[in-house]
Amino acid sequence: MPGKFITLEGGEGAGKTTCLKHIEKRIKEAGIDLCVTREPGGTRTGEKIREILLDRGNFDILDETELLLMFAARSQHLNELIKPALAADTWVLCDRFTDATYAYQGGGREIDVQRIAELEQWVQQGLKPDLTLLLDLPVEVGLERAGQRSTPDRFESENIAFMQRMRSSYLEIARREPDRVKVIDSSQPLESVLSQIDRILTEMLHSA
Ligand code: Z5A
Repeated sequence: MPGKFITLEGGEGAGKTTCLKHIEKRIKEAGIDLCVTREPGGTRTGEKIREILLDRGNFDILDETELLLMFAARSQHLNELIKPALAADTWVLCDRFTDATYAYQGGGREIDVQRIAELEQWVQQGLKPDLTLLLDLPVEVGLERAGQRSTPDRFESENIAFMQRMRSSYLEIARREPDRVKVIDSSQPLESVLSQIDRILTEMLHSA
């Protein structure tokens, strides 16, 4: 049986890094082989593309170039790492995936969603995560949390309207695909966020 593909999504300051470590621990404790990875990135080529995408100095990257680079990194990632891992019964836990493209490039940058769907079909050929945990919180709360970190990258430097559109796009995906995308209220204290995640993970681990 192929492994499960789990993705973690959310806006600024949602607590992805914190939650990812917790999820990794829970899955490994269940005795499951797990590969933890991220997008953009996850492969040597993908990490180079990530550097280009996040570098604030690259202020001249066109929106369409950004979109294509996201899918270029994803194609490499899927073929080099994700698909082989799933085929070998290894679970894959990925920090962001294609929902982020719909949210940031579709919502934030307002690129035609149909264009994103075409690239998704081309690159993924129907492959989607089995489970997506969407860490949701009001944009202002997230920015306040993220503000305590180091220099913002190219995406973290975007304005509040961009972030609101990005959040709405994520929530719209969750409304359309409630079986796959589970919304976690990450404005709650960390302990409550982790127990919301645990409930969903326990169900998945039992059904595996
Ligand atoms: N991107 C894109 O545009 N299109 C795509 O297709 C893909 C990505 C795949 C890099 O992603 C950028 O790529 C991303 C979108 C774009 N840009 N942004 N922004 P990334 O995932 O590497 O970057 P990130 O969003 O900055 O993720 P992060 O480092 O995981 O940050 P985080 O979600 O804010 O998590 P955190 O560091 O764990 O938490 C932030 C702070 O909040 C930290 O001090 C925590 O201690 C605190 N925290 C966490 N949870 C709580 C709770 N519950 N209460 C109180 N405080 C908390």
